[in-house]
Amino acid sequence: MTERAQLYKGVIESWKKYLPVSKKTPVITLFEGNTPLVRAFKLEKKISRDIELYLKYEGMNPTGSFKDRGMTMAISKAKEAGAKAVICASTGNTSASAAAYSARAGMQCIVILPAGKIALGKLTQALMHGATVLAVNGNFDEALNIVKEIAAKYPITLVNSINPYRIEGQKTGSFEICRHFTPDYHAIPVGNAGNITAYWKGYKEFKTAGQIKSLPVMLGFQAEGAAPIVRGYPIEKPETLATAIRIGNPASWKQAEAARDESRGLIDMVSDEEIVAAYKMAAAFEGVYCEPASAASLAGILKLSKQKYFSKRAGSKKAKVVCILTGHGLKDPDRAIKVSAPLVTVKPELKEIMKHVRLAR
Ligand code: AN7
Repeated sequence: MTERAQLYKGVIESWKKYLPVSKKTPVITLFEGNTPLVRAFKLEKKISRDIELYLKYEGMNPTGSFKDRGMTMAISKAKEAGAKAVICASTGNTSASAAAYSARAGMQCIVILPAGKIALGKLTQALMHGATVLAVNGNFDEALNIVKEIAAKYPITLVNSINPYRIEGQKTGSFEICRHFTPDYHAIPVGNAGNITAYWKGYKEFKTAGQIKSLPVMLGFQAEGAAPIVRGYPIEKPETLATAIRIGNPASWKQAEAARDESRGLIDMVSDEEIVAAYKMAAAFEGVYCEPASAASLAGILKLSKQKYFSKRAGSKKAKVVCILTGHGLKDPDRAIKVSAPLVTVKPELKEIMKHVRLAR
């Protein structure tokens, strides 16, 4: 008999013990989760001798972002409840994920986007998966208010992260990390604040279940021009090139503060320049290509280490730091082109080409 490998079956099947699902739940999956945890040796050398740095590459999910962990739950539970249609507001990744999982479930998907502020890759996904896509002349926060109103008035299920099943699915990211080790610090970008809420819930539940002994310190990072939690008030006109986290009034604001305070962590902000620097470093030094918003977590670690936040006491072990890189770099090709040197065109001749090649010594 041929030996068959144990195949990976996705987030719900892997963690059903910890999720609100039953035998009756129709599992809608694209085999999300099980993403790489990559040790960043070169970045460690550049950043600090006091930490071990790991990148959780969530861009490797089926639609290219962490949203798939939550969407498999939200869409499966919507299907179980007999929903025919779902709706979301989105800065891009939620819509890409909702559209894909809805296609798989045979449900209608309606997507409301802030006009002109969606990275190209994400927009192509919503369109290709057959969602009804509408752009509004307004920002994400305004779009979210409208979809909440629509979901309250019509038989359409809301699949933004205020849908509790989204948080349930996303907490599985913590479980995956803890299969390797329990981090000392957990760095994560913060937009609508669903993901920091989910990871903290996951860690706490894993500890209660006796799977881990300690909890990480939660470090959330917003973009400077869209940092309502850091500043302490909603931002009416949020601005950042990290369009995914261009959010001025996060839905899970309170929960993010709870994660910060319970873990004795912090929520800080990073500038667009710091975000772009981190975005380029992860790609060029580690081969890990994430989108700008994702790099906010790495930019945050760089910022804190400059402030000696991680300086270890003599004799103590290096702190294990996990950075969640939430989405794939290919989502936003325009930004990559903008921050890279222009392409040089040459004649198809060896001599011409070698003029431009500098070999490493
Ligand atoms: C790559 O898709 O809000 O703090 O509508 O796409 O849980 O909101 C995306 C958010 C971080 C922030 N990184 O996560 C949306 C949306 C990426 C993202 C975040 C988002 P939350």
